[in-house]
Parts: sequence; C-alpha cells; structure tokens
Amino acid sequence: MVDIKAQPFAFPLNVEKAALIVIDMQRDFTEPGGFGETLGNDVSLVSAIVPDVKRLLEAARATGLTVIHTMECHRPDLSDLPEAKRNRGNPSLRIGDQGPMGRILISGEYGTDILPALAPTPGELVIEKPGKGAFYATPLGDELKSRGITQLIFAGVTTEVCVQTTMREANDRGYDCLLVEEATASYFPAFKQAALDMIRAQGGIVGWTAHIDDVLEALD
Ligand code: TIU
Repeated sequence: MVDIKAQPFAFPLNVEKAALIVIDMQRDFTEPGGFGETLGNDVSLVSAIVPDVKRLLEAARATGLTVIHTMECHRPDLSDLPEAKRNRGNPSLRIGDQGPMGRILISGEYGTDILPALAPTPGELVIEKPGKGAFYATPLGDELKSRGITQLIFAGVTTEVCVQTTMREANDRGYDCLLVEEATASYFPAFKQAALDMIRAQGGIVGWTAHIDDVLEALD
C-alpha cells in the first residue's frame, strides 16, 4: 500500500488491486472531423492532455498496473444505438454517418480508433461501449472481478460525460475511484472544474482527485 496525495484525503493505492482506466481517447473526440467537432466543440481543449495521459500510461505499464482502455462506439448496423442517442442534439454529422475520418463512432473505423500515441499494447483490455458509462452493456464488471481489481485510476475524456458517468457507475459497484486532474479534459473547462469539485465533495462522495505528479510519484 502507498498513499497518493489526493483530495479530499490520501488515496490508499494497492498496486495489485488497481487498474488505470483510460476513457475514450479516440480520434472522434480529439481530432477535427470527428464526433466532438460535429457537436460544435473545440477539440484542441481535449487533445492538449495527450502528453499527460501518455506519461500516466507509461508509469502504469512500468509499475505493472493493469491497464484498461475504453472506446465509445457502435456496431456498423447501429443495432446498439438507441434512436434517442442518434437523434440527440444538432450535430453536423450523426453517429453512423460518413465523415472525413470514416463513419462517426463506428467500431473499426479510423476516426473511432484510440490515438496512436496512446494505443493499447498487447494484453491490455479494450472495452467498446455503446453508452457514456463503461459498465453499461459491456463486460467491464466481469473483467475487473476476474482480475481482482478494486481500485480504478481514471484518465480520459470528457470529464463530465464519459469519465464522470463511469466513475459514478464504478463508485456504486464498490470501486475506489481516483481521477487524475491533468489527464482528463472537457470541451468546457468550467464543466471539468465542476466535475472535479463534485466528485471530491462531501468526503469524496464519488471518489478522489489527484494531481498527476503525485500519482506518478506513488507509481515510481
Ligand atoms: N460530448 C462529450 O462531451 N462526450 C461524449 O460524447 N463522449 C465522451 O465523453 N467520451
């Protein structure tokens, strides 16, 4: 056990039982022409975290921490895409439409892929998820149980959508959840700040937050 300096209090890391979970670091959310941009967002706000997510990934691999990646995506026949999700908002391209990087958020398409700088290495678990949360309609819960994982360190995008939804799902399932501040981003900086504040409020009601240097020190 090693304590990570965190808010609202130290996070008691057990490397044997912890996993780093990197949420949705896909081209569709971080590069022009993808889903994030079709929703009207400035993707440079979220692509800025790539170097910090990479540092975290490299430290986790060096320490032997379990590493998990998630991807928000749908089957090519859209059978796992609720109409309400496809119709939500007023995007210039909807999920499943052909965009400059392939079909938006469809499994196997170029734009749906995880960024090469953060690509999974052989043996790392990759969870494709049709929802914002990574537990809904995926094998994540069973995979964590089979590995004896009880703690999750979170990175990825976007803080208040897929990261926070997954943290809330995990928290309710009994996992200790730690979000690394510099390794997560939103298209709305104020929403990122609000998510960080609400996660660690009320004695860590959804989890902990920590700065990357404090996490890296503990993984060293
Ligand atoms: N739009 C937005 O902020 N996020 C998503 O649609 N998905 C994720 O957060 N991955």
